[in-house]
This record gives sequence, structure tokens and C-alpha cells, in this order.
Amino acid sequence: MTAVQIVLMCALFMVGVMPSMATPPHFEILIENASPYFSPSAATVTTGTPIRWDNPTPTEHTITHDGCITDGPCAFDSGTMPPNERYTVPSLPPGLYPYHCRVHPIMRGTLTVTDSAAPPRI
Ligand SMILES: [Cu+2]
Repeated sequence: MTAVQIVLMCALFMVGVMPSMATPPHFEILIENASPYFSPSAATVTTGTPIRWDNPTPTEHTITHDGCITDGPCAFDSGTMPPNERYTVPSLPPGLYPYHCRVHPIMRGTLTVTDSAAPPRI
């Protein structure tokens, strides 16, 4: 094997490894035009996992924790999300987070944040 081949292999290896290192793993929720509007509409993540909402629709939406418009506390509120915009919540404490879209109150989702990963099965 020549030095050039070794360098090339190292480069290919790095390309394969780097994306996962550059982007922390996140949980992705897609906004949709039709019911149930959030995919998945009921999501469960482990605390410390960033949650990202993607808006591929041609419409403006918000990701608003219900507490922001009731008696609080307000855990997250994206503000207006134009089409093709993303909104990421870096981490949430364990709990149940019902949320909705301020523009379209019919759009509702639930986020459950758990304490830690499920215990290993024995
Ligand atoms: Cu909306």
C-alpha cells in the first residue's frame, strides 16, 4: 500500500466519522400540513437530548409550550418559524410538555422527557 493510498483511506475514514461528531444527536420532529401535524405528535426523549422541530411546510408555525399561554412556567416558545426554518431546544428537565402552534391552535403535540435512558433488559 502506498502512502497516498493510506492518506486517502484516513481521509475517507474521517469523512465517515466527523459528521456524527460535529452534530450532536438530536430528536427530530417534523411539522406537517395535515393531522396530526407533528411527526411524531407524541415523542419521548431522554433529558439532555436536543429536540429539533423542522418546518418543511409552506406556512409559518410556532412551537409553544402550553405553559407559555396558561399559568406557566413557559419551558419553550419558538416564536414564528418561517418555512424551512428549524427550532432546537437544547435540553429539557424530565417532565411532560404539551405544546401547540400559536398560529394554528389545532396543532398539538406532546413531548415526554424521561430521566435517563431505559434500563437495560436483563
Ligand atoms: Cu401552525
